[in-house]
Amino acid sequence: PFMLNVIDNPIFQAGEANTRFIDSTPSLFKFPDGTQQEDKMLKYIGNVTVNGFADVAQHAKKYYPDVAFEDNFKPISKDIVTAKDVLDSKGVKGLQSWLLAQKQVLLTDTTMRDAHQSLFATRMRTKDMLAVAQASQKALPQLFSYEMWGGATFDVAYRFLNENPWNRLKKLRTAMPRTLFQMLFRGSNAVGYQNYPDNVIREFILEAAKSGIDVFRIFDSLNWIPQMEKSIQAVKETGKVAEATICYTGDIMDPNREKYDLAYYRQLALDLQSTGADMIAIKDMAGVLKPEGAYELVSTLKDALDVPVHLHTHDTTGNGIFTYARAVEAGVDVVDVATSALSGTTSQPSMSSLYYALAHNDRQPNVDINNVEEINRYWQGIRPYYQDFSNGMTGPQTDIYQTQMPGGQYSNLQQQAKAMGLGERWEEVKAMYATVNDMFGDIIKVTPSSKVVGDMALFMMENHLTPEDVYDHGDKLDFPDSVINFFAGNIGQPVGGFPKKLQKIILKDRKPLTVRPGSLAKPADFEAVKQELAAKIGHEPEHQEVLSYILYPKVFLDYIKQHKQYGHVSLLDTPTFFQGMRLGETVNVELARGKVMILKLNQISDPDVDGIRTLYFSINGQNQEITIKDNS
Ligand code: 3PY
Ligand code: ZN
Repeated sequence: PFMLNVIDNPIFQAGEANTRFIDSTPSLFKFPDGTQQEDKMLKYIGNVTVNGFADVAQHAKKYYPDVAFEDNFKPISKDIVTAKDVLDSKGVKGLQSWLLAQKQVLLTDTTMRDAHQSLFATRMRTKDMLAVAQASQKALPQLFSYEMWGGATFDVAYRFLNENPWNRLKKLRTAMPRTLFQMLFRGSNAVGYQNYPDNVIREFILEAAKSGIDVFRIFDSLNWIPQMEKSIQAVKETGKVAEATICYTGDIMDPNREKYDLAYYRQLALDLQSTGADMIAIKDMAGVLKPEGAYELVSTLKDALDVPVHLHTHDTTGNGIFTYARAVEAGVDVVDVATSALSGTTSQPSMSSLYYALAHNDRQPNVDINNVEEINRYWQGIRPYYQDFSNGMTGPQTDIYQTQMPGGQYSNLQQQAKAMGLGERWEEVKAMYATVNDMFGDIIKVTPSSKVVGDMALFMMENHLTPEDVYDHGDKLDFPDSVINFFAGNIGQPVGGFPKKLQKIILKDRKPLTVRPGSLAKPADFEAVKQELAAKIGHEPEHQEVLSYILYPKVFLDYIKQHKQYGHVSLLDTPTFFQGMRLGETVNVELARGKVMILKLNQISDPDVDGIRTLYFSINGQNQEITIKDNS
């Protein structure tokens, strides 16, 4: 109970607690609800210890070296002006001019978003980010931004980490006030996998901006501008940066390709600029942009556009640094990199590798490389915690030039395939993914259109179907919902339209949409939803909770249920959170700076006839036992 009194205390929640706070706040020692709250956390640990973590086979807890990280960085020197300082004092126009006037190439650090989304299924916990947040700002004030929110991080936080993503944003914002925060926003699909009403999109953006997001990277999974317009307008209302995105697929240097040539991307970028984009991102989500292609594309866009150009790639093929080097020659303004320990393969190229690749180049990023290395040492210590979720890719994967699977999808689709018993047939799944893309008419593949292709590939594998089977007997098949939705026009219109024959097979008699789905969607009634949600969760929800519930009703309610059942498990260290405790182990749970609860697991009984085990713990020396059903 002591622990929960601490956590629920407003001073503690505001992040203003220190050791003195504990001593000067006697109400912390009143325990109105008995030992119930401690039981919750023990139940959580007990359950993970006995049954393992969701989708991970139960295994003995691994040993990890201590992550001995000390923040010895000096405060940001007086003569440094950060990109955030510029945005806050001079607005978007000021930031654009500042960026365009830079000689060096600027960097976005994706470690806290795309890197872990692409390497270990988005499972990075806020605790591991917060531990290095302040230090990162001091160590690397010259970075353009940190991408640390959006994409899949939003739902995965609720779904698997028992965390509220809004709290992540709030805490990081507090720790890094002089750093631009960037999020990935899926246009009319927000941070979800389906279309949401326009007023939900707008409200979400306003709330995210208010909570600390500065740069919104807005894309549409089919490069369809009508699906991005509303988001761009909403960002402009907030005075934050609307970075509109062209998703890159195909190969502009291949004269034999019909779709997605240089002229196509140039026009798309110009149209986005006219729509109000403050920056243009090239989003090479699969890592298929080859070095010469990057040079051509960036040169062309730099010529055509007035706004800065930001390049994003994945290092899946091992060619990421070369691609960036050519883009830097062509004048790209910002590129996306990750800390070395979380870079490479499906993630972004490494920040320090790029730094050294550009040695003696007048556009070399102006960062303190020793600080880069120091921060990386922290991440090196953290990464092994997430091994259970890793995609297992240990080297470059050049077949991605053919499959074009996004880095962010690779590890997730692999998890999905495993869960369906197709783990052993991963190579075939990838080949089927490319086949499905051809059947669909060579579409842009990025969330959620990539998920449609992935779902169809898994569906065909599971049911032993060839394309011919689909064309010949498709009328008798129940296609996955996402596939039907796609062909019904519910996520927008693909470049060049739908393949008509397949569309008819999949939709049967249903008529597809040809207009923007949001133009037909009924606006959300936030007040009504708030009432509905209040009745379900038993407290008046905050606006953020209302938005989360609208986006992910079931996921959000499950999270609330889990949170009620297990309490503040985000305070546990990561190995304990994912793997529980080993017999005889002592684990410290830091409740507030300098105040630690000491847990020891003394004994686990054999299961009784009902499969129930008793776990014997001590908490700060006092014995406590709990019972857990063994599901094995
Ligand atoms: C996402 O939408 O989450 C992506 O990372 C797409 O690349
Ligand atoms: Zn990406």
